[in-house]
Amino acid sequence: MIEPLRIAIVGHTNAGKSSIVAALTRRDELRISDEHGTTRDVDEWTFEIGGEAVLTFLDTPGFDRAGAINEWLDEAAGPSATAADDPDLVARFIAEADPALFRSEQRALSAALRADVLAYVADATVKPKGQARQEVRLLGKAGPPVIGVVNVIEGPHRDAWFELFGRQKIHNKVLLDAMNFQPEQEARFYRALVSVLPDREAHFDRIAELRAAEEAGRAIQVRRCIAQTLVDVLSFQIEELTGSRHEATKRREGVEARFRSAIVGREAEGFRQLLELYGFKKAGVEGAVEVDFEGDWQASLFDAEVAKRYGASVTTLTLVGAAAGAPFELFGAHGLAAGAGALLGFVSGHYVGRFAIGSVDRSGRLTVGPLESIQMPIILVNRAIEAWKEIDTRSHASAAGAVVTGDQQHLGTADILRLKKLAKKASKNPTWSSMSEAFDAVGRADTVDEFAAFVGDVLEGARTPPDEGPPG
Ligand SMILES: Nc1nc2c(ncn2[C@@H]2O[C@H](COP(=O)(O)OP(=O)(O)OP(=O)(O)O)[C@@H](O)[C@H]2O)c(=O)[nH]1
Ligand SMILES: [Mg+2]
Repeated sequence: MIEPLRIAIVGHTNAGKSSIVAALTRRDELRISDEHGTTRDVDEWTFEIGGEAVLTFLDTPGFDRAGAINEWLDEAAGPSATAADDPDLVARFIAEADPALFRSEQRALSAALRADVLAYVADATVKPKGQARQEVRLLGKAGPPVIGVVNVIEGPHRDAWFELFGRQKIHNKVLLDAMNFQPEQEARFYRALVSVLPDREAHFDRIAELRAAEEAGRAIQVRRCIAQTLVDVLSFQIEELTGSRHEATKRREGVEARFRSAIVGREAEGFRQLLELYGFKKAGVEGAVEVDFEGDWQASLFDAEVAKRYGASVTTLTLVGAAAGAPFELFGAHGLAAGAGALLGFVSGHYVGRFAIGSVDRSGRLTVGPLESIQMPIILVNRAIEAWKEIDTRSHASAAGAVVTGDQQHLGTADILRLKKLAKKASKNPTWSSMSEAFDAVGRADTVDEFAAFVGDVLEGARTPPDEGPPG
């Protein structure tokens, strides 16, 4: 265990201080708003990695009246005071100045006095003015070293802020985009902290170590999470003994709807679990509804647009069939036999289908599922990977994540063949689905492991940029 380091996040109101804390601590429960003065008190947020508290961030109310405070301090200092007296003067200001005028600032300054380091957050969309100079000058008097953090990187004034930091008592400076939070920027932020706290280097090494271990553990959990969804969905089947063919036919549509909604719900549950693995508590509790995944996380996987986007093209499937040495059953046993309500079509080379998944036999047995079409497992895997990619890069400061503009197709021929085999295995074991009334875990774990290994390989491919191939 290490004693957490205390980092006070300070700056002008609405500069994005709370957003920076949310991004750095991976906590989405901070109050972030466009209103000035959202944070009214000093809030302490610990950054825990693997259950170990490594840093404490002090999120502070923003400054509005730094100039007046500097005047108060200058007056109180008297002619013989030196820089060494500054922290005591600041403490006096906190104790003696009128709280009706300075309450927020007094709170922020008291946090600054008890921190190991201060990070001054600047909003690059705003031009630095006299106010900013006053704030930086004031914070320099609190004692701890100060680093400058320029937020909202796309803002036009980042260089002006860097210039101002260069002229003032700022010990190091970095860019850190709270919304589009980049690992390299975060690493630079920590290097800046080490540069001003050289004797705490071991602390940051420990943080890096814990981070690496946490990430490795999470990678395994992510795979298992997706694998479990796949097994649950692909083995799911509903069977009803209705007594007559007529009765079974009558019920079919309703049971199919139930089947689909169970699968849609299970997929959404998988997304929620992924969000939770990354510490998105709000979204985790309130559901995938919060998750705007290029607008279509909520779209059902039975949606034609979704099939078009995440399904493999007919060309690909034909190639896979050729590679397998046998034509591919593109639509599953029930798909082509589907009557009313089934829509089969080819739109821009993609199969679009409303999957017919029910069948009725003579004795009145109604069977709905499993999903036999190879298209469904492909859609499920591609969507899970896209969801993971977005969650993996999403900032805890933003309700909606960075838009993933990557490819929606993550499966090559060999992957599809491997997936097909696994899907078949699952579909033959309806008791493996946790959604099934007849759920029985016997034999399931090994298949989950196999799916997890498959997902791991595909994720690996999704993380690394596509190979350019040999030149020429
Ligand atoms: N585009 C963009 N907006 C940001 C970024 N960081 C913060 N914001 C927005 O800026 C506004 C203020 O963010 P907060 O984190 O609440 O700012 P604060 O400094 O804590 O504000 P106070 O507590 O009121 O002093 C919010 O609307 C944020 O969504 C960023 O990196 N990019
Ligand atoms: Mg705030």
